Parts: sequence; structure tokens; C-alpha cells
Amino acid sequence: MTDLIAPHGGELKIRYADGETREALIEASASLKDWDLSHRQLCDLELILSGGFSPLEGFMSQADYQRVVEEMRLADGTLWPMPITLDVTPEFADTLTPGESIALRDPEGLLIAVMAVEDIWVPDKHEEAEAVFGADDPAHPGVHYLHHQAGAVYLGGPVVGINRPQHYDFTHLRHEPAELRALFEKWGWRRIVAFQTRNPMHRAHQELTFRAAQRAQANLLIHPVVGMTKPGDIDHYSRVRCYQHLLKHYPAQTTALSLLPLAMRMAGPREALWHAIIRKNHGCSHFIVGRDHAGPGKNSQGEDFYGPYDAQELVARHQDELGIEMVPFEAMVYVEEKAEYRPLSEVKPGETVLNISGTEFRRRLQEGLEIPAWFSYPEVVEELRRTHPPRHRQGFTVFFTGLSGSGKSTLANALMVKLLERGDRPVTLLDGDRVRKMLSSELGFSREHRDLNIRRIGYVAAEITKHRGVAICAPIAPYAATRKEVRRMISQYGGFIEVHVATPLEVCEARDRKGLYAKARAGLIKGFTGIDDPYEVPEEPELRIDTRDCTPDEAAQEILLKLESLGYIKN
Ligand code: PPS
Repeated sequence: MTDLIAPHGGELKIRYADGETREALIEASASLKDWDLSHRQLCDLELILSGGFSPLEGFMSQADYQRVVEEMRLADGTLWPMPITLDVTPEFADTLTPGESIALRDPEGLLIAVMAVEDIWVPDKHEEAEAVFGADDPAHPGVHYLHHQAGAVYLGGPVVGINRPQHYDFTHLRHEPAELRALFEKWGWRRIVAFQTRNPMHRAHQELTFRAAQRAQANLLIHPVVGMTKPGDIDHYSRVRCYQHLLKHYPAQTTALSLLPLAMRMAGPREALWHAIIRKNHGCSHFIVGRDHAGPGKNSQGEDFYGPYDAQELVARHQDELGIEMVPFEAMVYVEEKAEYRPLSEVKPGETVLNISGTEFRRRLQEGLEIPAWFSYPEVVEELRRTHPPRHRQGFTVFFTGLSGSGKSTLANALMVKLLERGDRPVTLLDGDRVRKMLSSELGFSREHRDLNIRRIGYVAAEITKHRGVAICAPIAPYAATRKEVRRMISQYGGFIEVHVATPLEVCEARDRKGLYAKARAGLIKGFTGIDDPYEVPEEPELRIDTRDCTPDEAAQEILLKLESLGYIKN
């Protein structure tokens, strides 16, 4: 392992083993317990190993963690605002004794590092949320992750790297801190200002970064996060293609693009401080902190978690010991009369300011509306339109739910035929009975089996939706929580329209097409939905249809109208 001295302060703790040590560790790992890293843990580990998180030498000990949470400092007093811990399940933790080493593996089983477990403890997550995120509010994505995804027990201890985490995308744009520092030296870049982003960059960002570089008399490093960002963000593949287009709009040889495999926490001020330290480790001398840096949006009360310039204030307060200089920037806005961008405070009275918020931009993309040339570059917009088409070109799922005999299959078939008649997209029908034959033939009707069945349907429908087709599902799907899960799985790729086929039990039972209600009443079938197994009525479906009130044709028309009003079909 090598420690490099950075041109802008601090040593780089590179944690990869080489030669004999590596061979010996690989051999020893055969008898170690394995921990399969989550995506976030893999991102953290990659930056620990490469020195991006210097001076950390592993996942934090309890003493480091505690002081970081309380004071933003490691136990030795070094400024470090973010807990970096290895969270595991209590079951796994119970098998360990302090002093033992464990093998850290990626999802494919590749050995990434060996960790010497020194500390094992149960953290107070409420305290962590309050201190690190400023609120124990699940509306905060970092807090949500902490309570719902992170394991209950933390492990701390140094790590030694064996294999670099594998990346197959944009490999020419990925640089470890030492590589970036070497490139800066080769290019003769002495002052470098880094720009952090998790979003596509438009003209305002180009203006802001260009001005920041001028102000700092520095070269510019566009350093976007491609590890984990805020759920719902635009995927990094599309973003990187946009950054590549944008690069052409800077003067030649002044600006570079490099991708950072960071898992963001959206912790606003603390996160800004952390981002600055990471950029220092990557050899940068300056770091841009803009308005609402790493802001997570609104809290449960509908208010912003942090003030717009809280991040700048916190970084300014620690400027002297940071070893990297902040370049604070306020929002850049477009002044219509002058056809130019300016910082908000430089707008003169009477001038017209134009701005399109991120939310408004996404709406315009979704609805295929105009995005003006003053806002973004045509190549960038075209790139985003290609991967984020308007709703009428996205896929969607119509998810029928209702009692046996309520008419789900009839409606699903009628809808399928009408959509096929239109010919806009390929249509797949995942009818309850057919799914039970083709995907779930081994399953019965216990709660566990029903859930598994619905999850399988959700998975297939999500894939179809992702590929811009139409999935029509028609299972009973009696449990609200599972339907909600399926909605979440599918909505990230396109539309999810839940249709409650609300035909009352008496009517379904009177119809009893398959004779199953009679059998259920006679006790010949156990756990029959509506008889001796619950059906949880959907609270807010997109549509509720009672088949007593309309023909299948009318019901299908009603669904088509709904799809039209939501923008998924266009006449
Ligand atoms: S679930 O709960 O969503 O997994 O059910 P699903 O896959 O849609 O399967 C429902 C069909 O299976 C028949 N069947 C039962 N339904 C409910 N409860 C029990 N115990 C049961 N046993 C068999 C029934 O014919 C359902 O068909 P539909 O088309 O809904 O009438």
C-alpha cells in the first residue's frame, strides 16, 4: 500500500494490496466469512480503497462514528462530516467476534477486500438521523435509507483491497484520485476547480462553472456522481452522454470530465463539506458550492430540509482546515433583455428573469413540450428526449385487481383488443389463471405464495413497461402492501394504472362461473378470497369499475379515456 502526498494537502491512503500480501489474503479468504456488499457499501468501499475517502483506512470504528455523528470529526480530531460504516444484519453480526477478518464481496461474488472487524455495535439510528441529516424524517432519502435499508448493526475496521470494483461503462472517464492527480500534473494544471453534480447540466450550469473557473483562475473538473444519487434522478448513462456534449462548449483544453463512484446521502451542508474533502483527495484546489448543495427537497411538512445557503455557510466555517478552497455560487438566471446568464444578485431592476425549475423541466420532457434554446443545448435536450420520451411513447401497466369472478379477465381481454386495434405498442396480457400456469405453477394460495405470485407478475410487467410496451395484469392481488410494492417497481419505468374491479362479493358469488365459491362455502377449498381470506379494497386506484353498471366495451372505453387523460395514449 502506498501513501501519496497530495499537491493540495493531505496524504492519499490507497488501500490496495499488491504482490505477496495480495496472494496471501486471497488464500486466507477461503476460510473467512463472506459479506455480500450492497450497492452503497460497494461505492463506499471503492472510495476508501482508492483514497477518495482519505484519511479513512476502512469502515469507521465506533469511536470515529460517534464523534463524526456528534462533532463531524474523527476520534483523532480530523474534520470528517459523514459516517461511513458497514451496516449488516444482526444474524450476520451474531456470527462474528471482534478481531476476526471477513471477506467483502461484490454481488457477483468477486472478492473486493478483506476487513479486520474491530468493532461491532448497534447504532442509535434516530440520533444519527437527527445529527447527520438534521431531522429524523423519512421524507429525507438519507433517513429513509438509514431506517429501511441499512442493517441494524455496524461493523468497523480497516480494509485491504484485493480487486478493484468492476465497471464496464465509460471506463475512459473513470479515474481514481492518484490517476487524476497524475493527469493534472501531466497537463500542467496547478489550480483545479471541481464541480459536483447529480443532474444533467444545462446552459446555466455551463455559465456557472465557466465563471467559477475564471474567478478561481483555475481549470475546471466536471466531477459528476455516478454511484448512487437521489431516487428518481435521471440515470447516469444519459447524464454522462449529456456531459460529453456539454464539454464541447468550453474553451479547448480547459475542462475535463471524470466520473465519481460516490453514493450520495443528500445531507446538504454536511454533504457539501464531505464533497469538498473528496475533491481535495482527487487533487483539486477549489470546489464549487452552489445554491442548495446536495439538497434532498421537502420534508414531511412540505418545507425545505435546509436553507439555500446553509451548505456554503458550513463549508466557509471550516475553510481554514479544509485544504481546498470553496468557490461559492448563487443561482444563475437568464436575463431575457440581455440574452445572457447572470448570478441572481446581478440582475438589475426591471430586467426579466427566465428560469425553468428541475420539476418543470421534467414535466416538459414527460409531456413532450418545448424546451427553449436559452435553457439548454439542443444536443443535450435531444439526448434526454431519447432516453426520457414523453408519456405517449413510454410503456405502462394496467393492473386489474378484484375478487374471483369480478370480471377482471373479461375487462383485461377487452382492453387488450382495443389497444391492439390502435397498434401503438406491443401488448402482453398477464391474466391470473395463465400466470398461475406459466410462471407460478408450483404456488398455492397462502399469503406467502400469493405475494410471490404478484411479485413475479410485477417483475415481468416492470420489464415490459421499461421496454415501452403495455402489460395488462389481472390477478386477484388481495393485499394492499404487495400492490403498493408492484406500483413502486413499475412506476420508475412508466405508467401504473390500478383498476379496482369492484364487483361486490354477492354478485361474484352468484355468478360463480367456476363453481369455486360453492366449494369454498362447503369448506372444500380453504383460504378462498372473500370467503375465508381477506381482500383489502384499494384505497386510491386510478379507476374503480363495477361490472354491474357497464358492459365490458364501456369499461374498456373508460380505461382508454383514463390513459388518454394521463397522457399515455394520444389520438
Ligand atoms: S392471487 O391471490 O392474486 O395470487 O390469485 P390469482 O393468481 O389471481 O389466482 C386466482 C384464481 O385462482 C383460483 N383460486 C383461488 N382464488 C382465490 N382464493 C383461492 N383460495 C383460490 N383457489 C383457486 C380462482 O379461480 C382465481 O381465478 P379468478 O380468475 O380470479 O376467478
